[in-house]
Amino acid sequence: LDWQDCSDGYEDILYHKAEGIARIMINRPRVHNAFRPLTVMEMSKALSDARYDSEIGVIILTGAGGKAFCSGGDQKVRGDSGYRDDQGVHHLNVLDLQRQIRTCPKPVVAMVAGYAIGGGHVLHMLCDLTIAAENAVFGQTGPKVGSFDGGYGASYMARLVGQKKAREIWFLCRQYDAQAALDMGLVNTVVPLEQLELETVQWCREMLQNSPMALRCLKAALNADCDGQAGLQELAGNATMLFYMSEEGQEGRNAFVEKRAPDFSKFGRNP
Ligand code: 1HA
Repeated sequence: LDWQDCSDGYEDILYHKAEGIARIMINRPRVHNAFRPLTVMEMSKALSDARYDSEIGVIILTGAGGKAFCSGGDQKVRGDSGYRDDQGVHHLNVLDLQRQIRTCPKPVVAMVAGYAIGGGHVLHMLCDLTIAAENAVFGQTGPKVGSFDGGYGASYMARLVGQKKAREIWFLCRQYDAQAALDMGLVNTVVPLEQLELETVQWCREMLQNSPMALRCLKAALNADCDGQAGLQELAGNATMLFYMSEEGQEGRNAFVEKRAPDFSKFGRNP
């Protein structure tokens, strides 16, 4: 793919675009792509850019170097109430990024080579699809390193793999290879490392052929099943958008602007 480099101004990530696909790559391979607050802020900024770029239809999240997708929060900058930024402020800002991935109306695909561990594992789970390389390794470490993610990290994991397996993953902190992850429904497919990007791009191209509105509404619907009132808000927002796009919705606006009574008489009542 002929990636256009959009990484200017970013320090911890690489950001590229091509053919309607945006690729956000954590670029801290020396620490297995552990994130610090800045990393998360930059990922958030790039994700927002990709969301608002009308040329972009699908977003890939990945890690640089082929040895890790992401190893979670950078334990070397972990302070006593979160992860320290340059000003010394402590953050758990990856939780905001999780929600941003979740509510992004475009499909987000995790492209995982090597370790997806801890908070990095939760990030791949939150993505709509995960394409794993054969060298991928999955797992949580919280109970070993004095952390836990009881939000999506616990409840959404249980939706993916079931309650027994989710408890095993969190309570024992084992590592699982790509095949094991495939068997328990944590990932969509496993391919040789050399084919990882090509395969991921192929999945993205297939989604780009399909109706953006249908994908958007399906993502919101699948979210709504798990996300309570926030999920309903997202799903209903799409219903409102579609209504705004209709003549019936526009008649209400036009009548207000033209200072006349609305005439909805020509709009039938579907059975
Ligand atoms: O749980 C949360 C949160 C919960 C709620 C709200 C917000 C949250 C935010 C974050 C998190 C978390 O992510 S907690 C979990 C944090 N992550 C970990 O516990 C994983 C730590 N890393 C490892 O267990 C291992 O490195 C590994 C299994 C991924 C790979 O092992 P390996 O192949 O033996 O490599 P290793 O030598 O350990 O790592 C290579 C280098 O990368 C080392 O650098 P060195 O010390 O030699 O200079 C290593 O320290 C560094 N590194 C790896 N992972 C991290 C890291 N440095 C800082 N933070 C890391 N997470």
